[in-house]
Amino acid sequence: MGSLDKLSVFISLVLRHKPDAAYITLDEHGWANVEELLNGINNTGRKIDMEILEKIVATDNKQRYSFNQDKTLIRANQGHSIPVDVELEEHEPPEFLYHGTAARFLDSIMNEGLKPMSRLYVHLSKDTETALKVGKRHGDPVILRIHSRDMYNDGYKFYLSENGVWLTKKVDVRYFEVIND
Ligand code: HQG
Repeated sequence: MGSLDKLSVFISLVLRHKPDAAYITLDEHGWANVEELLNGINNTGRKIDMEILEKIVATDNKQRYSFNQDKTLIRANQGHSIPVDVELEEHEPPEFLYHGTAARFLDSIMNEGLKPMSRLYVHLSKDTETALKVGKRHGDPVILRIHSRDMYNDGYKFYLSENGVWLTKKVDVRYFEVIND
């Protein structure tokens, strides 16, 4: 992993899960003060400045982070485990969305449905390719097809993050099936 990638992983940890790791706090909307973040990261022994941070934000392969307009604040677009309100937009989902998971979780998922586990939401993908990549992170991948439009019509809310990840609170067993492609 390159040094920018390593820094990006650390920033993702700080902005989604553990602001303490860089001696900072997030506000209720998940924003960190950029100056505090840079100082905090440097105080961990890592080296970063505004130029490097801007490069990380601009080149992130999943567009994980956003600055505010004057670049004094930064936040992760989704993926948090700490309770922040990143002002997600509610959207009507397509007919189907997909969730990539690992085979070893299936028994539990088939019993309990999809739960957010350590995060605030269940993360859903718009295509099977993306779901496959997400599933592979956990092991032997399995793809679930979610009847998202039916859920929406039944009153479940869906949100679309700034970087195109679909989010919902939970998915009951009756709304998905395992697919093989
Ligand atoms: C599973 C990456 C047992 C769930 C990706 C998943 C994504 C259950 C795991 C984002 C369960 C949680 C999120 C149940 C769900 N019993 N296991 N009832 N319900 N699970 O990492 O969706 O690179 O928190 O299937 O691209 O894998 O970080 O969620 O396997 O968008 O930006 O519990 O992370 O993005 O794992 O990934 P995670 P995820 P980033």
